[in-house]
Amino acid sequence: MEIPDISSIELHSRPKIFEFEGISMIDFFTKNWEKVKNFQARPDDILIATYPKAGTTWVSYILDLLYFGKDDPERQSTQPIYMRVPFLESCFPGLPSGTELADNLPTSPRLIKTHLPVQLVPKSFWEQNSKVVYVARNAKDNVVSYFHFDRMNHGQPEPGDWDTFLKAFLEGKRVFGPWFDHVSGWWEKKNTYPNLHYMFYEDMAKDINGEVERLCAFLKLSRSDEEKEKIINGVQFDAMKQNKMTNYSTIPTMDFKISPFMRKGKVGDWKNHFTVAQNEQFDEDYKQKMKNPTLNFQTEI
Ligand code: PPS
Repeated sequence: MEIPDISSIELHSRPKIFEFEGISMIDFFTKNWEKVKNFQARPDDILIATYPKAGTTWVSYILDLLYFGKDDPERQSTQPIYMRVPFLESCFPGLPSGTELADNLPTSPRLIKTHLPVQLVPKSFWEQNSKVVYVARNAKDNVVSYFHFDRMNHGQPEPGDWDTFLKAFLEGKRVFGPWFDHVSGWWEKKNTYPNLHYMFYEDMAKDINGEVERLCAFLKLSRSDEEKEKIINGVQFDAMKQNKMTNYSTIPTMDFKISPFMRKGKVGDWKNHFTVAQNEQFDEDYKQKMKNPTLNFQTEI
């Protein structure tokens, strides 16, 4: 599908949050719901699922390079990541919807991104036994990244100040609902759906080589050491920040003067944002909400 010229898209006001199927949503992600719900997955599709700001673009680019990096240089230099890896539930003005982009992807496999909680994923992915890669990020860094994203992206609801945003996040009132249920729901899905590979942002930050190896093992891919080294160099934070195809600089609703999409890419940046009181309150709340003792996060490395 041709890449549309989106340079002149303007949004006149920020979207409002409402409840949809029990989840806080905005209409850019619900407008196309019938088509999302009835989306026809294929057995070789790879669904990349995350809570927003957990490392979606990072893992999308790794997968894109693993599958298409070597044989398709034009794809790498001309197609932004959001065209290569359609955002399934998205339906933004001036852009083809996620389902339309996915339906028209010429590649095999198709790489498809979603932020949906597990219970809202179109059932054809399960029926087709498609592969799923889920990435989770510790809640404290995740909420910080989400706050800055909502400040700079006019396609997202107004964030308010940091304290307001943090409270809303803890109450599960930011877009895509509670982080707690998202990471736990997908974690539990692993028990009944073996074609799901659950990864952590922090592990990628600590040992990207090991994480790429594990991804290759899950996907049954064999790549030469030289190819893997090239991929690992290409997916470093600074390389992706410089790369116009991965840094989202082509999206006009994002104001990089407020905050860039590739902001810091660190584990532990939350320490520069949380006050002592906010941290205590957060830890208390976290204990109440995270009941699964097998799901553990690293908030520093
Ligand atoms: S989105 O909008 O939900 O698709 O955003 P997502 O890609 O999930 O998350 C963006 C955050 O991931 C960081 N990022 C990276 N960190 C380390 N290395 C690499 N290569 C990388 N690529 C993206 C990005 O900087 C955002 O995190 P913050 O903490 O805001 O910097």
